[in-house]
Amino acid sequence: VVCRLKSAASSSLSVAESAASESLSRIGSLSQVSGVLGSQWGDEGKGKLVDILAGHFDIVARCQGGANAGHTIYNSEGKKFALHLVPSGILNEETLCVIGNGVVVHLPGLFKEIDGLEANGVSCKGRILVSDRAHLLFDFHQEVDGLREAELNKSFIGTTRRGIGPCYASKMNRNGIRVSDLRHMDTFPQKLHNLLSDANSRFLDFNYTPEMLKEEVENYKRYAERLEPFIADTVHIMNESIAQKKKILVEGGQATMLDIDFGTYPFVTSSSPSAGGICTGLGIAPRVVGDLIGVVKAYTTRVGSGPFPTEILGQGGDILRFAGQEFGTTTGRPRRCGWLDIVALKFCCQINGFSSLNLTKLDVLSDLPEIKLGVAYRQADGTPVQSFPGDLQLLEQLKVEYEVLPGWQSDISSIRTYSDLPKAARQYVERIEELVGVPIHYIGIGPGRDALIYK
Ligand code: 2SA
Ligand code: GDP
Ligand code: MG
Repeated sequence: VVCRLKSAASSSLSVAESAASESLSRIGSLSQVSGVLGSQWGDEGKGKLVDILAGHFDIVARCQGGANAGHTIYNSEGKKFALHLVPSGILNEETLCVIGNGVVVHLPGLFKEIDGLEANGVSCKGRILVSDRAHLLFDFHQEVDGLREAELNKSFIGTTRRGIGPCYASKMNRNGIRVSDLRHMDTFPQKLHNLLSDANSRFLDFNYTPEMLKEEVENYKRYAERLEPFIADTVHIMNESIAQKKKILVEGGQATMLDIDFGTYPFVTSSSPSAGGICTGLGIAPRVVGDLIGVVKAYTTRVGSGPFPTEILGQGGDILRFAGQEFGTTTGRPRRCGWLDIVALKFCCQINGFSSLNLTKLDVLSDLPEIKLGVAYRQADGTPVQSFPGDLQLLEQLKVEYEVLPGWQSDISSIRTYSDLPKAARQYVERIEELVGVPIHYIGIGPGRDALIYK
């Protein structure tokens, strides 16, 4: 581990050594089952932290979502990887990657991702397990996702069109098809026929033909063969691994503000990216889950429609978008940008019980003369709002109160020690800690593996 950190470090050896020792004590003290969860509207930089922590864990597991996730990570040579279904532990050769029962799996997408990784020298053989209980996401789910968005017209959700909502709908309707069904190709065509007929009767523009079924069944016969070595009873494996004292890191996709229960419904995803999703999506007990690290961007971004109280419209938003390169990892869509929303962050900390936070992309704020923090909400008539409201109409009309902090206006991207950060940057970090009451243990100051300050 020290070697890896040393090889990743860039400037002086003493800085590298001190960063390595701080990182070892910080990471070494994480509990046997830990998690990395998004605490805004996604794209906080979860993948980068998971990749860094992976070397200290035996297993990295995804518990929810699907290929809507886009996690960008860089290896020690600076080579970029964009992951969607494969957990961000894959670059660490010793780590086993688990795709849990709560994930919805698009097999052609998964194979494409694996092929891409293999072509770039990342061996996946024997290193990825897919739960036999995970639901299969078919091409038709993606088509239905698009049809639903078109039907919603101006109130569209702004989904990634990866079929996530329709696949979870099949799961909840109890006619979904699971990975284990691939082992029973005799009954598979009937099950797929039932699903396709459902879509056919619901959408005028969905044209289900017998050829379509035949072709898809043939595809899935091939996919079933290819997937066989990856299929596992991951619930059993996770629990056995816990009993054997193996270390497990759970990687969240999306974030709490996109959670089906706690997010800005209906402008949410269709899974549970908050702490509860860990237990339901992996089949492990709440009492075994220890440290949860909330990943929070030093400002806020959101992709897709829906309320965004601290959004900066116009040129201000453009400045953050270009400085932070805020474009979707999966769809390339420009992300909406705004100030850090403390009310939303406190809400996320409450729901998830984060033990610490990773503040990411602090470097992106470096040119700003002043930085705002959204610290409170008021209704239009001035009444204070106590917590993040569930009522969308209220959310859309409320006013945000800001605190203004001085910027530091200097490049911080090569700093590796907290005390070396400019005073104004430290003030910003410490004010956030004070407002939310959760310590910030990790600070991102660049996209690379080594660009992390341990506090
Ligand atoms: P979906 O596709 O049904 O899950 O979309 C529902 C809402 O959830 C949002 N969502 C996301 N938000 C941020 N990042 C996500 N992943 C990609 C990325 C997004 C991309 O890493 O950049 O490339 O556009 C993600 N996935 C889902 C989505 O925007 C909807 O608001
Ligand atoms: P995730 O979905 O939460 O894993 O985040 P994404 O990968 O979708 O988006 C985060 C983006 O920010 C990626 O392009 C990362 O490479 C980049 N990133 C992560 N941490 C930092 C950081 O501290 N500074 C900068 N400048 N970029 C970062
Ligand atoms: Mg992302």
